[in-house]
Amino acid sequence: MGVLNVTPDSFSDGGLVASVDVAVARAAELHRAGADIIDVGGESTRPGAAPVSPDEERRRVLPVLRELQPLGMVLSLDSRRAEVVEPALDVGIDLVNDVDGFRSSAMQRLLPRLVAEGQGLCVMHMQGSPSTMQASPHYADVCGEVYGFLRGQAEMLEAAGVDPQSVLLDPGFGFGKTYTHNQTLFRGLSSAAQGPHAILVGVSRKRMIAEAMGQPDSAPAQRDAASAVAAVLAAQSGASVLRVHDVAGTLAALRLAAALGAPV
Ligand code: HH2
Repeated sequence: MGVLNVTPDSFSDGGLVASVDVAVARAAELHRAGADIIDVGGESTRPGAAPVSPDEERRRVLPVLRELQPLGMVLSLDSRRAEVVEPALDVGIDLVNDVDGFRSSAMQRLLPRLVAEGQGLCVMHMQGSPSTMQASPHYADVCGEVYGFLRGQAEMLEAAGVDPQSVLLDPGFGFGKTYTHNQTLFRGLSSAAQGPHAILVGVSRKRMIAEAMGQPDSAPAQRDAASAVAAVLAAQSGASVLRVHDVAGTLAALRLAAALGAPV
């Protein structure tokens, strides 16, 4: 899954996509590099980010989705707002990536339509909200709570008629988690991947990568090589979808791991 942020303030690529044309060119580049899914987002959810109005989010993503839709790419919309998802469904998307994990009642009211259209649904875990989530994340048992929440949301979706094969579960690295929480969750991936649902992992360029590299002050784009290693480790742990900024580098790393004998 290649990341396409149509935002002025995303933590690693904010402001890069300043027009619809640039967004389409970037999506085509991600697709050519081997991305199976393009994840279009119109709101930065980095720690400390202020929420964006639904109007503004729609203004950012809908024109881009309209241009991308006829090009035959698999499109994911990274949004936690039903008011943005609904018009995007009218344009034509394949996957709804909700960093709020389908907790909002407005998103739950959309479920009949999501089921009828056979949409893929990514349920992500977040403690708190982006503006405050890194203030003091706290868990008694981070794997139990996060993976348990994801299983519970999957059950809720399935009770509403969603096909289990359409569900992706994502522990939400960096969303209301300390470095140690992220590390523990990453180590818990292989056990989570034994369950009936596919797992999505998004660690690309995140602060946990910089910390694990021993270079906490590195610029996000300097974290691509280490992010590709993390993607290989996630795949080896059973993750099915890897949300990344550097698609070419990640695929090269995955191919290298497969060629040298490590199962991915
Ligand atoms: N991470 C980000 C955004 N959306 N969605 C899922 N399912 N999983 C993630 O880990 C995830 C996500 C944050 O990364 P990015 O989009 O690069 O930054 P920003 O939120 O600043 O736009």
